[in-house]
Amino acid sequence: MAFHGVDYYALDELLTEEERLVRDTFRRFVDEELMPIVAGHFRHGTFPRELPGRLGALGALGASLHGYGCAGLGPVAYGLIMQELERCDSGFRSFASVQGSLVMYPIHAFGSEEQKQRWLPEMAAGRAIGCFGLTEPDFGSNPSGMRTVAKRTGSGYVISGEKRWITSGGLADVAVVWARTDEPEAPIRGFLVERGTKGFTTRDIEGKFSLRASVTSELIFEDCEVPQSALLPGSGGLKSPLSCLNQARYGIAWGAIGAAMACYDEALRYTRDRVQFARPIAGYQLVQLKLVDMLEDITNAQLLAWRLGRLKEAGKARAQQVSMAKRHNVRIALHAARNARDLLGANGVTDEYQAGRHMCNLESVFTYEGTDHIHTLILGQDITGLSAFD
Ligand code: TGC
Ligand code: FAD
Repeated sequence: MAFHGVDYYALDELLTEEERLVRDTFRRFVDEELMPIVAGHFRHGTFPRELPGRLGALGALGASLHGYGCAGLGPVAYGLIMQELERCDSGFRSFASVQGSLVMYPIHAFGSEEQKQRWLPEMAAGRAIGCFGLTEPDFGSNPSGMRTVAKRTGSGYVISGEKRWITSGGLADVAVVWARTDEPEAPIRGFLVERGTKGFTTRDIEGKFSLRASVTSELIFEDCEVPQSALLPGSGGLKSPLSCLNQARYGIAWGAIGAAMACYDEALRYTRDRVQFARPIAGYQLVQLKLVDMLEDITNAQLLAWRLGRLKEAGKARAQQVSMAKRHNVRIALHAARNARDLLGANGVTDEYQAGRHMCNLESVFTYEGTDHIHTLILGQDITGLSAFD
């Protein structure tokens, strides 16, 4: 059934014509091409291999970057793409987030001209796939403790260590890998490690309850020799990977609205139709309370994301503001998914409906790109001036 949007406060009026056009293009694409296949991929734990090429053809990959075959869209248009993709599935948005914000962005920001020419046009078209390796088995929220090292040799570096929970790891042609070097000024540097490099292997993580239509992997580096040209020359310090996270967290703030809208839309339709005690359940006060909470939360999330987008456009968005939008919007989306699942009764636990899938997916979204706690502490530090991390 076609999705007509959730816009209680006429927020469409705040969008430019181009932004609405981009949103409507992706809305149609999602309804026609992704909705029919998503439940099957989630059920079987498979990733649609045609997705990168289709997203590339539509200009969704690295959409806010300029040059090198990228679409050069503004932040709000980019956000609306993430919203529509995640309206279908967080795993599909994750693929696009990682490719654009966590792989193409660092190549664009920190790469040499040769690295940009080699990778960005291929990645924008979806012909090459990338992944971003920051998290390690023992260092998730605290990446500053990473153990992966890159030791200098005469001609390059030898990388040793392990990355875990890496989106698209098993699919990727190239991994952006963050490793500790012995350079005193800014020891953490980024490297581009290509699939097939000796000493580099990947292993997919099985048995996920969440993001089942996305590939999540381990990256293993055993004395993996890379040339000097693998180094992202402009990277230096933890600040570099954290600045990539700002881009991806921004996209998640929009994406989560999509998941929440899908759950609200489904719950509204279902409760109007479902009759218990001789009346549609949408007529009961407790049910209306849940529907109204969802709509109000979505409206707040839309305003937050829109304003953050306009600040970003003006070059004024702070990382802490991105944290608030990621934290708030994922929270409300998870809440909406749990409530929608409830309102669907037993049907809510099957993949015939979306709410249960979104609910499971959003548990990962709550955890990745900075857990809810971590964003709380980032904001706590910002308003008190006191760090709770130290
Ligand atoms: P701290 O001392 O605060 O900072 C180190 C340096 O980094 C700078 N910085 C940032 N720069 C840009 N953007 C940000 N968001 C930044 N946050 C910090 C900071 O100014 C400092 O710069 P300088 O010049 O003084 O060196 O670092 P810390 O070690 O105390 O850590 C702070 C903390 C906990 C907030 C940070 O480590 C953190 O954000 N942890 C969460 C880790 C995380 O989010 N991992 C995500 C991995 S990727 C992923 O999940 C992909 S999911 C797939 C998908 O997106 O779909
Ligand atoms: P931990 O850091 O061990 O946290 C466990 C719990 O402790 C959380 O509740 C956390 O909030 C809490 N906690 C930790 N420290 C504090 C503190 N100081 N104060 C209060 N509470 C605290 N990583 C990548 O690098 N690239 C990827 O592409 C990627 N994709 C992912 C895909 C999926 C499906 C998932 C689930 C994860 C992915 N990640 C990726 C990893 C993700 O970023 C980490 O899972 C996340 O940063 C949290 O780390 P952790 O899982 O080790 O949890």
